[in-house]
Amino acid sequence: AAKLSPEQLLCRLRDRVNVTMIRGSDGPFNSSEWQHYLPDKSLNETVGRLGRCAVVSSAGSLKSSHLGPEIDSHDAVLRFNGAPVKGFQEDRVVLVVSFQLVTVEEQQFLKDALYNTGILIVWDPAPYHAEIHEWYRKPDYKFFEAYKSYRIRHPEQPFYILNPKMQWQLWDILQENSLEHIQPNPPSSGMLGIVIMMTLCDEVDVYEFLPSKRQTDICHYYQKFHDHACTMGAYHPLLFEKNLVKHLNQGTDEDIYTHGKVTLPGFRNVHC
Ligand code: NCC
Repeated sequence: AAKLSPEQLLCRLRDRVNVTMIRGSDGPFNSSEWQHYLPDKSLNETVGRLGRCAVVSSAGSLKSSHLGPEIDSHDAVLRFNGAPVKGFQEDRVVLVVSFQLVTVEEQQFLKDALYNTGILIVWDPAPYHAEIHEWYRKPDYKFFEAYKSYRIRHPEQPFYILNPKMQWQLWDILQENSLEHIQPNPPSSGMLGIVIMMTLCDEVDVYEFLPSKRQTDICHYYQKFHDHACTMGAYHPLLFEKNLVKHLNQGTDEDIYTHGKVTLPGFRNVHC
């Protein structure tokens, strides 16, 4: 595979990765039952036009980084799974992208106040390029019931289901731009979140996805668990995701080293 320039790669991502959430008009979700559970507004309508956004990876290297005030200066912040983001003002948009959580830690998910603020987006691994109907019959995690329970408890909180086509369109681009063969496992929540934010924001700063000088085998900044695979990947194609993001970085290498910071343009600022 010939390596594309960053500009060409941005155009591919913009034009081929369809970032959509499941809507009540998508069969088999177009039943009166599902219309009742799915949010009425699209994600775009819910967040409005966002300027500068921050994506905060859950990596242990975020600990003692003192990045709080800088992250805080953004219009919206994206976090993942069980990662806490403390002290954000009410007017800031917080999005949460989650994988597994809804089922594996279902009881916790339904009760934990950590999930009660912000906009939630859940995704499911789904078979490679499966049709929505096929996925609907056999999701990887049986999360639909938990989703409905949550919606009943928190009807005002926007909560979206990612259209699973997106993750495989993204995976195809990761594969096309890698010399090695990648296991057909879906991209990490981190990579999905980065691309989701590129569709919503003018500019996206990503923190500690590419590890800084604080790189550590501590998996998460909010837990004491050690595993090198959290940073480099085992199931998810993390290494390939990180190579791609490094290639697209519009910031400096110095910013990566000191802040683990990468700057990416929003797709509306990409001209092909
Ligand atoms: O660990 P996780 O991810 O919740 O982290 C969110 C995203 O941050 C980036 N990350 C994380 C740790 C690290 N040291 N370096 C990083 O770059 C990654 O981009 C990651 O996606 C996931 O992708 O959803 C994942 O979820 C966990 C777990 O399911 C949830 O935390 C819920 O408990 C997975 N861990 C396990 O299954 C044990 C993880 O593999 C992927």
